[in-house]
Amino acid sequence: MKRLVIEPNERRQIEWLVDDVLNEYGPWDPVQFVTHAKTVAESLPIRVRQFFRQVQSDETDVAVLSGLPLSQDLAPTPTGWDMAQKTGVGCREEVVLMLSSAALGEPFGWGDQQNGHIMHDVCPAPGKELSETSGSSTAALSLHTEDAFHQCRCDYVALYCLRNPDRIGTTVVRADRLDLPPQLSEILSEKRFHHRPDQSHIGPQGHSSGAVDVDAILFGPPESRYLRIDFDDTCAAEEGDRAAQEAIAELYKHVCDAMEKVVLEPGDAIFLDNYRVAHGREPFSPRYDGTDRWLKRANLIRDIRRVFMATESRSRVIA
Ligand SMILES: O=C(O)CCC(=O)C(=O)O
Ligand SMILES: [Fe+2]
Repeated sequence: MKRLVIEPNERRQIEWLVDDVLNEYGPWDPVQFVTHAKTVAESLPIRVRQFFRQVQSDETDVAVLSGLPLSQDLAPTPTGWDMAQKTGVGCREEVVLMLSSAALGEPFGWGDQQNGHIMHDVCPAPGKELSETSGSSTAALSLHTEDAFHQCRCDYVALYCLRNPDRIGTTVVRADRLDLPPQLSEILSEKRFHHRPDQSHIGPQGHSSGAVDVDAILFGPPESRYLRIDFDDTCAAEEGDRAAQEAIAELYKHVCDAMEKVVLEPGDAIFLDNYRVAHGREPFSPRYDGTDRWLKRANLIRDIRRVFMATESRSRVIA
């Protein structure tokens, strides 16, 4: 875990950069701006750029920037991502997240998630309290790899905290902290698991985007394994494969033992390596009075060509 605390002069530099973006590129439109984002991000403070270079080359599992600028007159927390989109609230914060994200990776989105937007809102929504989506609240968001079902899932999940009055934790399990018996690791490394789409990708007709994948749960370098798991949606690929199903249950116990909690403060942005950690969120009681927990979220990929190949176009939104 790595953290960089932004100094006051660096915060001012970022604020000026946000002003420039909003003045020079017209009404804020993340999809229009994203192709310029890496160039503009070259003007972020040098410590921020160096931080992200190091995060990338070390494969840092959890990285946090603290003390990013927040608007003095931040709008009340919307009641769900759709309300956020209708009202366009938190656009300065989206610029901050876009620029810092562009220093690490390439933002992209999903056609069937949050209306195809590439900057998402994570806030509680009435009626979604018990769902397995980012609009949930009274139910915990169980541990997951972001978009585990898809080959083109992100390399990093970026979450920028605008409000978190009750100090609700983001739960994190780092693959390096798992102490798995060799026999369990072996089963989890076999392509015996079905990674099904999560609720945030299942549209009104029950359709999902992207192919359902049969794959391993553990893969990658033996000295630092990669992880692909969604405890709500990963199951044994073959119906009668009890060993595979039991391996998921056993992994769950290990994951609970290794679980850590990161409480995001307003002005913190966390960058979770989606191959090296699974993440979730503690349950909480929503208020729906404008003061609720509110994050902006972006999916980042290291090589945008993987998205272009998935979309068979130069679109950053996977249908
Ligand atoms: O709310 C959080 O801290 C995590 C949310 C999350 O997992 C997500 O939005 O993908
Ligand atoms: Fe997530």
